[in-house]
Amino acid sequence: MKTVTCTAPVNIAVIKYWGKRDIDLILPTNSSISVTLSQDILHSKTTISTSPEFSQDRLWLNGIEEDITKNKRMHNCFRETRAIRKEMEDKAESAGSPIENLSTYPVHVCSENNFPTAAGLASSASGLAALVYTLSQLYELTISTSEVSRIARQGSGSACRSLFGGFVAWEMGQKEDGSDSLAVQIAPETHWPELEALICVVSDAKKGTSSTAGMQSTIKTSPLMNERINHVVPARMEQMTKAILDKDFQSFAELTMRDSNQFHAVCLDTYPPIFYLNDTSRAIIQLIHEYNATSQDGKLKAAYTYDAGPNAVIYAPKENMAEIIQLIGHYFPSNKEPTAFFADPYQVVNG
Ligand code: 2P0
Repeated sequence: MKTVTCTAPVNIAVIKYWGKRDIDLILPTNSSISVTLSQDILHSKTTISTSPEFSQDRLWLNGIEEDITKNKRMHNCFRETRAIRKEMEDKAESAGSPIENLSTYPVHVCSENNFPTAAGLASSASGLAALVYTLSQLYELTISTSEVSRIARQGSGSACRSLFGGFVAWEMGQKEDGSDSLAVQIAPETHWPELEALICVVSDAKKGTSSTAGMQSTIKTSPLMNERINHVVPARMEQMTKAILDKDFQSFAELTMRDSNQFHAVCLDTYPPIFYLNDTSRAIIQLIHEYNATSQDGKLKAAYTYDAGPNAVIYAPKENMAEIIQLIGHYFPSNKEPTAFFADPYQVVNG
């Protein structure tokens, strides 16, 4: 039996992925950019064993076995990594130095998150990134991290961005087979250490509309979505990449808030509409704009962003974080701990 354990981090998009042009291959309708958060606080940990003694592929999530017989996305990840391993086995055999035929054995996968599932934070990105990275280590695949991300993309779109630390772009690609739809690192985790992220858990309730269903409904019904895909995001991808490379918090913050707002606007423009923000989310948006308005030099001090749920992520320079935590604690007192996670945008997947 061979066993490997790896962890993968959570990423939070600043240019949002929303919409697929190919549902089976998970090819997006626009490129996106995210920041990978520190693994100290938020990560998925996956252990995979493979053995000729096993009778079938099996998965345990947070200790409970899941039925994966109909999980097409997971089987795509198994199939892709096994195919590359098989090529290696065939090559080694014809070179006269065979390696173990691991590609023919079933796998047992155990995965868990180190953050409370009740926190309501998206775990599919870190979970699927951890799965595919661990498979790549188990099979000792000699492929680039971007190639690993191309496979993780087929497990869950946003997972491809969790294969890198720091600042990451998922390039939508042009090809029909998805071979050029993968993640690339814009800058490593050491590039902008002054930038920090605060995660404010507004609600731990499960979201009403899944991302997968919601985004296809938006594609079908929202006229605003055309404008976003064709005219807004392409320019923002360039502006955001430059803002990150220049460590220009003013541009980074404005683009982040505008893109979060437009993502929620296309959700509202979907028919019937999709609501992910609640009254507390909107109050935090207002608070951050009021906080920015108190700035002496007119410069932005913080930026908010929201995914497919009500929880806020606030990006800000380190020097402002203590003040922001105090503000949030003052206006949104909570008797539940923890109300906020504090994470540096650091760290890479590690084996
Ligand atoms: C993002 N989200 O860029 C955006 C912002 C939600 C809002 O990626 O169907 O769970 O597995 O590809 O990756 C959520 O989408 O969807 C997402 P699938 P996924 O982070």
